[in-house]
Amino acid sequence: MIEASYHFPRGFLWGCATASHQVEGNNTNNTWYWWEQQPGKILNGDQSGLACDWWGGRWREDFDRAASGNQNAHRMSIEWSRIQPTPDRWDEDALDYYREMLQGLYERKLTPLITLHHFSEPIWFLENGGWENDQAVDIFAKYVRKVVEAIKEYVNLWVTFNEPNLYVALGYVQGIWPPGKTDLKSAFQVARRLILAHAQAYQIIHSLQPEARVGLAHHFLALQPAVSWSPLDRLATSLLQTTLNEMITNPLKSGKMNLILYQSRIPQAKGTQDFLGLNYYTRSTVAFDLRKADEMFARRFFPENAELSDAGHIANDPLGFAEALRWANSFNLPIIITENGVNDIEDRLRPRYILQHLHQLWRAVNFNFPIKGYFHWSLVDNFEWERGWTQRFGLWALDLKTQQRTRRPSANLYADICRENGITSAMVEKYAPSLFDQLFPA
Ligand code: IFM
Repeated sequence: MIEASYHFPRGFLWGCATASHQVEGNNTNNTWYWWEQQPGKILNGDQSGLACDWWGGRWREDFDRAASGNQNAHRMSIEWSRIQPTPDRWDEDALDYYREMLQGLYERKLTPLITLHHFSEPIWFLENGGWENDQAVDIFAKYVRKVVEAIKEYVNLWVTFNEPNLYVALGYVQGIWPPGKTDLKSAFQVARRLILAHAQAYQIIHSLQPEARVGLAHHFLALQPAVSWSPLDRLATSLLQTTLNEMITNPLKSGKMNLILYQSRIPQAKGTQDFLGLNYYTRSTVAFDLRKADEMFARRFFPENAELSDAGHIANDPLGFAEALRWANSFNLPIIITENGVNDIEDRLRPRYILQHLHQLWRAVNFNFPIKGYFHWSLVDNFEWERGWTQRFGLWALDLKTQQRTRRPSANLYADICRENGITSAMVEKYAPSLFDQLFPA
């Protein structure tokens, strides 16, 4: 059998990604807590509760897991509602606690990548109108300044917003996330304010820390028309591409929002990314459907033979990742994979998913795409938003009742990958032998 390997560049960042509301526990002052209290909003009536109990101190053992799994980086987020529990109060103890966590990362040689906004906000912010309020951008800017001043000695890499496109689509168009609106006009205005807030945050961070690297984490949903020659399927695909994938990202290149239904000049946004953060999970097939007006007339589905995650939300589609990487490369910026992973309670698919996606990543590196790191979603099972605890993305399984963590085989695979800084034929033979001929053809 062939013995070979695919190696990544020296200094490549290998880590996992997490988000405050999903792991900390006891977050009772934010919009997601408010949402969880309302019947019917979360599958099975699940609540985040203690989550992974990081606020109770279990970040220590989980950071140990990351470090002993040979990771050299970690992406986590700061919970705005803890830092600014009321509009006129900063919680210095909460900032101290984040500093302790960052010191914990430092001691374990894990380079931090810090997200400032990962879906959750203080309840008071929403009561003030949230992102529908014109003052939201300045309110957010004050929070950014406070956090950056407090933790910049530990942090060089910043993500301002996680997946603002999904935040807008699910919270303001489909209404299945807080604040639960279904108002297209308001959605575009909110998107515009998020872009402005990002641009202002970018300037604030650089003014406080000139050497900082600042970006956004973009969720890229790869898309292909159901029938490649059908003008209607192609139209629906392209409408979805320009709204979902490019509504936020294009203005950061051009300084303009230029959509069919909404145009606006945002010159201050142009050039406000030092790197492109890419979150990729799957690719959808798109057919034109008049009944799907709120989704740009796009009915999305997976091909019949697709290899699906639990409950079928993600198809294992590494070629979609290759497409996402080509898209990311068109920005001419360094690229960081800020999320990639699959929900898979039994770990039957995850080892293959990881290996096939990293193989595509390696190919892109070899086309000289400037890819600097990869953050797997996620380290330990955590609270999966409107799907509650039904989706398990962790390399480690979490028993919510006992807080016990159990290593999935993928945790060992990922530890081997991080140690080797690459994929070897021995790993494929051990963790996903069915892929051997595909990844290492004779
Ligand atoms: O858990 C989420 C994360 O918060 C944002 N990106 C997708 C992940 C998996 O659904």
